[in-house]
Amino acid sequence: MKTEAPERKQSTSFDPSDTQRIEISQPKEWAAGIPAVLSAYKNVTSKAGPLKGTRLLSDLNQIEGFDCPGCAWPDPLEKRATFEFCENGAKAVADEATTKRADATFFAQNSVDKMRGQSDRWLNDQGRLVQPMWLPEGASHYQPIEWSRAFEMIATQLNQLDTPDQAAFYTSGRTGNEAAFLYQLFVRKFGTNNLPDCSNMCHESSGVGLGETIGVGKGTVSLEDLEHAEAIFVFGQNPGTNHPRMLSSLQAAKRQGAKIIAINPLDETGLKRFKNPQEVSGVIGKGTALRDLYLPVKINGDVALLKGLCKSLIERDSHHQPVLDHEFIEQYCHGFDAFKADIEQTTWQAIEQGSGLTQAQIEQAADIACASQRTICCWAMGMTQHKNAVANIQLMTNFLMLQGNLGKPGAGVCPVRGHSNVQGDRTMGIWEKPAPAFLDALEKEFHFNPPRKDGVDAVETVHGMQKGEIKVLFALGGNFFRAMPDHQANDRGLSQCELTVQVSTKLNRSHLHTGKQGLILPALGRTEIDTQASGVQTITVENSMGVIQTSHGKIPPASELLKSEIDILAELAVHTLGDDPLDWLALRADYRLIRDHIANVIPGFERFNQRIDELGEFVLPNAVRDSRQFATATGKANFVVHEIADIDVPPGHLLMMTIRSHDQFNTTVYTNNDRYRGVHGTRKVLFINRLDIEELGLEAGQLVRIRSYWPNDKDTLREVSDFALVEYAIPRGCAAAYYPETNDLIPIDSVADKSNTPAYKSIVISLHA
Ligand SMILES: Nc1nc2c(c(=O)[nH]1)N[C@H]1C(S)=C(S)[C@@H](COP(=O)(O)OP(=O)(O)OC[C@H]3O[C@@H](n4cnc5c(=O)[nH]c(N)nc54)[C@H](O)[C@@H]3O)O[C@H]1N2
Ligand SMILES: Nc1nc2c(c(=O)[nH]1)N[C@H]1C(S)=C(S)[C@@H](COP(=O)(O)OP(=O)(O)OC[C@H]3O[C@@H](n4cnc5c(=O)[nH]c(N)nc54)[C@H](O)[C@@H]3O)O[C@H]1N2
Ligand SMILES: [Mo]
Repeated sequence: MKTEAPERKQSTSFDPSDTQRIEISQPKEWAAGIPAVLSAYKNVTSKAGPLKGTRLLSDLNQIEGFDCPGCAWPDPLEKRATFEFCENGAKAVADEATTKRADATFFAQNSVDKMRGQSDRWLNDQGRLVQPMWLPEGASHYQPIEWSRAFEMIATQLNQLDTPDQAAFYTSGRTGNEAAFLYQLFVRKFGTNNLPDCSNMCHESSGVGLGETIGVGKGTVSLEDLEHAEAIFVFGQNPGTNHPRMLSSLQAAKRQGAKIIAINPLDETGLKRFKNPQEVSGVIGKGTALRDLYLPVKINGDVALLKGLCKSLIERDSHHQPVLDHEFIEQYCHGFDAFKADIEQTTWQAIEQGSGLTQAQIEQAADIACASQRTICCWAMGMTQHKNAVANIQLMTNFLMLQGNLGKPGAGVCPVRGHSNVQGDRTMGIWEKPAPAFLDALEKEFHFNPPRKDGVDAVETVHGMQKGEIKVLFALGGNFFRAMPDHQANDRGLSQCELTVQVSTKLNRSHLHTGKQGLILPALGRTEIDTQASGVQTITVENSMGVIQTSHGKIPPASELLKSEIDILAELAVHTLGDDPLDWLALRADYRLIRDHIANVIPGFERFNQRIDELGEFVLPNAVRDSRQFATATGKANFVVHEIADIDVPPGHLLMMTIRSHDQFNTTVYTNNDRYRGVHGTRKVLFINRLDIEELGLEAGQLVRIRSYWPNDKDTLREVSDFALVEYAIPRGCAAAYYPETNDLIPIDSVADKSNTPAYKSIVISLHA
C-alpha cells in the first residue's frame, strides 16, 4: 500500500484539525433512554439559558408550537406526548436559540483567511449571524452593510447578466412552504429554472426511481401504516441518530407484532434496542429490542440483495401455495414477465457475491416477507447516494409489488426525508425540472411566461460555475460549499462567480468560499417570532409523510436586524424585477395571501388557509396510497430490470461510505463525539474491519492518509490526512468516515445514474501510512 504518488495537482486542505483527546470504546447496545433526555436538556439549557430552554422544549412539535427544525419525521396527528421531541431535535433547537452572536465586531476581528483555518464546529459555535455582512472584492474581512444596499447590489448584478440562466438559486430544506413558493416564483419571473436544492444531494434518487415505477415521487405510507405493518425493512438508514422519533413508531409496530429487518453495513445502535424516554419502562427497564434480523450487506450490495429477495419469493411461489399477489400484478403492474425472467436467470452465486450475504441470510429475510401481509420498506441515504441508487429504489419498490404491498393499509414505500421541509420545498416548485402542468398553473395565476427549459441541479451548478457560465449563486439556507463533494472543483467555481449570496442563520464554510464579492444575509430561524405589517405570522411545512402542518415561532428574534426569508425574498423581487405587477410587499405583510396563491396553483392545497385554521394540519392526496393509481408512462406500476453493478475496487483498495455522527446536523458539527459508535474527541476516524487492517499491514489507532481512486481523473490527487483507524464490525472491503470532512475525496463527476446525486457512499480509497 505504499505506492508513491506521481506528480499531481495537490489538493488544498479544507479540513482544519479539531481533534481533542481521542477515546474509542465499544459501540452502545441500546439507544435513547435517560442519556438522551439529559443530553437534550443539557444542550438546550446550556445554549439558550434555563428559562428559554424549557419553554422551547415544551413548544417543540406541539400543534400551537413550532415544527422541529431537525429532520422530517412526522408528528402523530393525535395523541402528542407532552414532550414530542428527541435528543437531536433538541440539539437543532438549541443551536438556533443560542445566546452567542457572530456580530460585526466578530467579523472585524476574524479575517476570512483566519476563519478558514478553523473547524466547522468552531465556525458554528460563534453563534447567530445578526446583521448583513459584505465581503468586497479583494478584501480580507467582512464588513457591515445596510439591507437596502445589499438588495441593490444583488439586483444590479442579476440585471447585468447576459441571460437569467447565468444565475443559480440554491435552497436547503429548512425553508418553509410560503418562502419556497415565493422564491421559485421570483426566480421564474426573473427568467430561469436554475433552482438546485439539497434534494439533489439527498433523496433525488428516490424521486426519480419512484416516479418511474409508481408515478409518485414521494412515500406512500402514514405513521399509522407503519404501526400496523407486519414486516418493516429498514434499508441504509440510521434512525437512532438521524430520525430518533422513528424509534417510537418502530417500537409501536413491534408491539403489534411486526418483524423488523435492518439492512446496513453497520449494525446501528438505534435499531438494536430502544429505551423510550416517554415511558417508565424506557427509563428503568431494558427497553424494546427492535430488529429481528440484521443483514450486514456490503456497501452498494443492495441491488444484489434485493434481487435475491425477489428470487426467493418467486422460487417459493406455486399454484398450491401462492406467495406472490398475482391479482395485484395482473391488474396494476407492467413488465412482470421480463422482470421474472431476469430474476430467474440471476444466479445465487452472483447474488451472494454482489451482496456479501449468504443465500441462507437472504432466505431468512424472505421468510419474514412471506409471512407478512403488510410490508413496508423504509430507507434513507444508504440507498440514494450510490451510482446505482435509482436501481436500489426501483428494486425495493418491485420487491413490494410482488406481494401487492402498495396502496393498502400497513404497506408501502417510506423514503425517510432529511431536512424538516425538504419535501415541502419540492411540492412548492423548488425544482430545476418543473412539470409542465405546474408551470401552466403558475402562468394562469400570475399572468407571465415562466421559462420552460430545465435548469441546473447542484452538480451542474458546480460545472456551470467552473465553466464561467454561472456568475451569481444565491443560496437560501444551507452550506453549499461544504455539503457538496469535491471542494477543489467547488472552490474553483465559486471563486469565479461575480457574486455569491448566503441567506443564513449560522456561520459556515460557504461564507468563506465566495465569489469575487460575498454577501451574508441573516435570517430568522424557525423558533423565532415572525412579525410583519399584519401581525405575527405562521408558516407551514410538509413532513416526510405528506402532512401539511403549521409552525409558529416562539422566542424573540436573535437581533432586530434579522429579516424573515419571505421578507428577504419580497425585497429582492421588488429590487430586481422593477415594475412587476405582483404586489410582493403585500405578500410579505400577510403570509395568508401567499397561501391563497398556493391554493390556486398546487393541487391538494385547496382552501389552504381555512383548513389550517380549522384543523392545524391536513394530509396531501397521494394517488398510490389513496386509490392505487399509478401515473407512470404505462399507467401501471412498473417492474424494471437492473443489473448487479460491479464497482471497480482494485486490490489493496476499500469501498468507503460517508456517514453522520450522533452529534452533527449535516455540516453543522455540535461536538466531536459519536456516543452510539463509541467515538469521543475526534471526527477524523476511519471505521474498518480488523482483518482489513491486518491485511493492509496497518494497526488500529494508527493515523493514515486516505486517498481516493477515480480512474476518470487520474491527474488530481484527492487526499485527506490524519485519520485514526478504528476497528469496527463492518463487512470486509468496506470502510466508513464522517461527512463533511471527507467530501474532498469525492470527485464532482462521481454521481448516481439518472438522478445525478453525488455518490457520497461509494468512494474507492487507499490508505497510506
Ligand atoms: N441528528 C441529525 N438528524 C438528521 C441529519 C443529521 O445530520 N443529524 N441529517 C438529516 C438529513 S438532510 C438526512 S438526508 C437524513 C440522513 O439520515 P441517514 O440516511 O440515516 O444518514 P447517514 O448517516 O447518511 O446514514 C446512512 C446509513 O446508511 C448506511 N449505508 C451506507 N451505505 C449503504 C449501502 O450501500 N447499503 C445499505 N443498506 N446501507 C448503507 C450507513 O451505514 C448508515 O447507517 O437525516 C436527517 N436528520
Ligand atoms: N459526503 C457526504 N456529503 C453529503 C451527505 C452525505 O451523506 N455525505 N449528505 C447530503 C445531504 S443528504 C444533504 S441534505 C446536504 C445538506 O446540505 P445543506 O442543506 O446545504 O447543508 P446544512 O449543513 O444542512 O446547512 C446548514 C446551514 O444552514 C443554515 N440554516 C440553518 N437553519 C436555517 C434557516 O432556518 N434559514 C436559513 N436561511 N438558513 C438556515 C445555517 O447557516 C447552517 O450553517 O449535504 C449533502 N452532503
Ligand atoms: Mo438530506
